[in-house]
Amino acid sequence: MYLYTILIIFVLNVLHCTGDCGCSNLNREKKCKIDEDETPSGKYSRELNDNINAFNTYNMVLINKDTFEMGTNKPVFESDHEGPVRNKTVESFYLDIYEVSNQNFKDFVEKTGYKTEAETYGDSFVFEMILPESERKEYQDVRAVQAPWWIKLKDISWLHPEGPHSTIENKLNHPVIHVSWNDAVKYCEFFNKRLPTEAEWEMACRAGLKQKLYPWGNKLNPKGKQWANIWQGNFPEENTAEDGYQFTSPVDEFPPNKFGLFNMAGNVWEWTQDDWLGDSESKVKKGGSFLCHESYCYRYRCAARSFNTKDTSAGNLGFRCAMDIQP
Ligand SMILES: [Ca+2]
Ligand SMILES: [Ca+2]
Repeated sequence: MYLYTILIIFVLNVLHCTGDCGCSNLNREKKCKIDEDETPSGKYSRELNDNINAFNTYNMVLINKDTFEMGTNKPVFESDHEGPVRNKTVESFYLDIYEVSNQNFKDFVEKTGYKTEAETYGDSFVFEMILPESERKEYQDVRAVQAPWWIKLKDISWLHPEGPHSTIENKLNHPVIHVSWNDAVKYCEFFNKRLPTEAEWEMACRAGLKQKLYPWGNKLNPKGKQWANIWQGNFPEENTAEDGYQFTSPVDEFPPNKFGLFNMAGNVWEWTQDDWLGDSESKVKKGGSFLCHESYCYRYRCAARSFNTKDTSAGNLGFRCAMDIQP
């Protein structure tokens, strides 16, 4: 009878852990609740930020309170809930001009000793083409099932973003990648900032333009120029990199929008505060990335949105911070 009871409890626990795994391709497997103190973010001490200026708006822009039309009535991905258009009022706030760079994150880690979740879990997701050709065949059995161009790889982190042997030495002004939502929150908190809400992010992306597709308007390449780091060519076989970059670009590359913000569309996806469809374990990300092509992931539009679980990290996912107006 005792053994029978133990077996029932075990089965119920397994069902609890695996019964709600409606995750998108790159999310870590859902886990049972973990003791907060055991997570990388739990180990990090917030007291370390005592010496940081409480109101530092360096490399941030003030975005004034406004009401804007959020979302679209012409959704490309119905399941992403891009619509309908609704009026949204956003209070004044500050937003980082750039995506957080490797140099920024390096400074943070040097001050705090912070370990990212990719470092603690020991793996992260990388796009296959970013790996040196000599290393690609080693990893064929650990691909994401529905997106085989992604590989979950050991020893990948923000310090080794493009393969276990890569470094950030020549990419200090590129966006930090392989950072989870939990990591991003800790980074922003250290500087007395926070992640933007989805509404703040989208209002900032649109920069006063009404119902335009991109931060600069409706045409993808006005004046024959490239305006964002996305994918040109046939995805996922060939990236012609007409915009100059196969993978990430410097955070100050490409023209800023009318609010002076760089790379709101493309380069790397950016975490926001918001839950995805009411699930507090999954968070909204915005802006698309260097891997987005109209044929597959047409999500470098201001209204577009997607998500990952908050402990997931990947080679095309970063963030920028926001800050409240201080009293
Ligand atoms: Ca590109
Ligand atoms: Ca971006």
